[in-house]
Amino acid sequence: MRLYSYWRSTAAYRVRVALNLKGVDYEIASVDLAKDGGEQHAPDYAVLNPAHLVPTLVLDDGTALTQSLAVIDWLDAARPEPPLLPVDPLLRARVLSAAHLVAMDIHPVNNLRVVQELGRRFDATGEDRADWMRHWMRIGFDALDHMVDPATPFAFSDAPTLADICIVAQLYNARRWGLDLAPWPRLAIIDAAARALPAFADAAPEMQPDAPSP
Ligand SMILES: N[C@@H](CCC(=O)N[C@@H](CS)C(=O)NCC(=O)O)C(=O)O
Repeated sequence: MRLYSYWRSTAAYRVRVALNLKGVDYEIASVDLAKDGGEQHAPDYAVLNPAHLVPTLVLDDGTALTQSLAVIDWLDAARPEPPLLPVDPLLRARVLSAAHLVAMDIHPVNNLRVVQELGRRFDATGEDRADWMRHWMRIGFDALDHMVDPATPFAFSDAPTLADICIVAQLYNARRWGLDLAPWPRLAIIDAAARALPAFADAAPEMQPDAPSP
């Protein structure tokens, strides 16, 4: 399999963790979002991902899968072990709710194209953009903090789920944008527990082949 990814993309980060947790062999094809014009807009790439976003997972038969949560859902169905969603329907709903809060409430308003548009339309400065990013993360984290289990080793259970995957990727972005995580110690504990696992550590942005050398 080939994962079209960008080292700092949190959506690609989610899929990298899921692939690692499932023990899947895959290669990374870098899509440089930061390059002038953005490689996500290249015609060859748009054929794979008409939304011009990363990630895209291309299977060995050439099938291209897009949308990180849909890719992870496919992966969980195709390779059930270890499961990334609980069997219990209520717990499953709680895990999905936390994952959706990150992927559908926080992330879309903080995407690269959104902050670029803030600059184009409203002359938002670098600091305005950073403040915008932190604003939506604060609102999201306040909610997430009430949603996760207060006492389990990971967000909802003894093993990481889709919720942990989304939390880790989002907390990475929070640190990147200088958001102090002190108000949400439970989220920081979950993040640290997950990042201690090799599947998460190997998926970290700084470990990616397209990350700049330190
Ligand atoms: N909902 C999509 C979001 C994908 C997405 O927005 N990816 C970002 C990087 S994290 C991207 O490619 N941004 C490029 C842009 O905004 O032009 C998913 O979960 O896959």
